[in-house]
Amino acid sequence: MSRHKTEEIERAVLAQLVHSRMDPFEAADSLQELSRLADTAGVLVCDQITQNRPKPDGGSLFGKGKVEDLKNLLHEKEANIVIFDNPLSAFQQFNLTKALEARVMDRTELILQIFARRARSAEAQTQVELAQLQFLLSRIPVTAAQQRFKGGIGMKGPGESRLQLRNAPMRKRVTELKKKLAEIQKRSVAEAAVKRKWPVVSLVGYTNAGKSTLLNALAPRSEAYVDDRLFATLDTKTRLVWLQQNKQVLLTDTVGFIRNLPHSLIASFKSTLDVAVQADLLLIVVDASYPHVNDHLKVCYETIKEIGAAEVPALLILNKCDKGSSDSAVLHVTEQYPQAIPVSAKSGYGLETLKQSIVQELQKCCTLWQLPSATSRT
Ligand SMILES: Nc1nc2c(ncn2[C@@H]2O[C@H](COP(=O)(O)OP(=O)(O)OP(=O)(O)O)[C@@H](O)[C@H]2O)c(=O)[nH]1
Ligand SMILES: [Mg+2]
Repeated sequence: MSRHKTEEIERAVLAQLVHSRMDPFEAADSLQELSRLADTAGVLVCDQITQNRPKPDGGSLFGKGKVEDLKNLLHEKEANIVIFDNPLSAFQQFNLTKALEARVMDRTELILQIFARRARSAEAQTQVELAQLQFLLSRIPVTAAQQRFKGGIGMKGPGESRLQLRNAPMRKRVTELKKKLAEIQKRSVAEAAVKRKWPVVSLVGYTNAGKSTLLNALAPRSEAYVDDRLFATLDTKTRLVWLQQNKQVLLTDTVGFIRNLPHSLIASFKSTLDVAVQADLLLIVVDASYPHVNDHLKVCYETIKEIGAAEVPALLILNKCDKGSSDSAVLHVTEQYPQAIPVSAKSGYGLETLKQSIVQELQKCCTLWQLPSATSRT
């Protein structure tokens, strides 16, 4: 398929099943986020449909009547794609594709597609391809599964009809990619060792929280890519930041977190996320103007734990404090987290306090700055 063809706008209907174990507010929020994800992927969202049901249908997630409604809606809106917020099994995805005569994907697959579109460096591209292959292999029993990543990197698929034959090249490719990643990683570990004269501070947090904007604000010539769409950053960017006299740190920007971040992506992006694990200090950045900031924070802490960085000292940064008025969510959040540092990466508010807090924290926890000779390093 040509590049031009894959860039054509696709029309989508979003779908979500709200079952009894789900918090309805969180579900509504998740659906809204799915809409932003679809927009990031270049898909036009025409409508959405939800069903409340005690539990998902094993064969088609939705009940039969609702599948019929969905089919009619697709027809009415001239949409050719359905994106489910819930994870679909291979079986459900296959059945729904057949019943709806449309392309069916879930949140995980959408996120993988966004990553595939956005990956620029060799490392990010390798990581995404690996994640896609692992995702496909987990869904392989369905014949059509291999056709679904149209436009994804390296996802053309060998095209054999028999399962075994089809699996073998994919598994071989997985091994190749893992080897390639290990080599890239070895190189970056060596580079990191050279840089280890300075403490490493890592920006982590929910996608769109303003991590790259903060990197640019603290290291004015860094020019990290900033975008109001989700997953603007997929590559680690590291900049030397001057905090105060004789105190410099390496500040790194990382890929953003999101609820239900696919496990295959976390595993594949391990080398990128390892920056956080090996950091001396984490700056957990949240968008304080977001009404459900606690949900984002919960995802951040879960992901930090999952990547093995729970023991790394951390400061909580409440970004976008310039947004909203005095009765806004921002004030509420700052009251709720009195130890957190309110800033605006955009206006520069709070950045001096942030720099001082980083220095104070590193003096407590980073051996590089506890040595008497530390000042001679900078
Ligand atoms: N009002 C306001 N907007 C901000 C602030 N910081 C960032 N933004 C905006 O928020 C959006 C996302 O910013 P990014 O810096 O790309 O966010 P990120 O956390 O790096 O996002 P990912 O790379 O996708 O994980 C952009 O439109 C920024 O201009 C801030 O302090 N105030
Ligand atoms: Mg970014």
